[in-house]
Amino acid sequence: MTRSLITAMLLAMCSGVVLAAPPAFEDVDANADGAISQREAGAVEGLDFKQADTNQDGALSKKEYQAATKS
Ligand SMILES: [Ca+2]
Ligand SMILES: [Ca+2]
Repeated sequence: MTRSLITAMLLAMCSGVVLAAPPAFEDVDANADGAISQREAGAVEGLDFKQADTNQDGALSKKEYQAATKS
């Protein structure tokens, strides 16, 4: 009982860390074509694709992604 509670707490803490630091561009670019599609961007919690796509070409370059996710 106690052990599963501790595991649950650890998991909660770990997911908090993941949310605080956005995933690397290479991790989000699932098909490794050098751009993040709207679909790929959906995997990033809290990322506003339309706002991040500053040149509105329908994909996020590494530069756009980094600008959108920097804190
Ligand atoms: Ca891609
Ligand atoms: Ca773009």
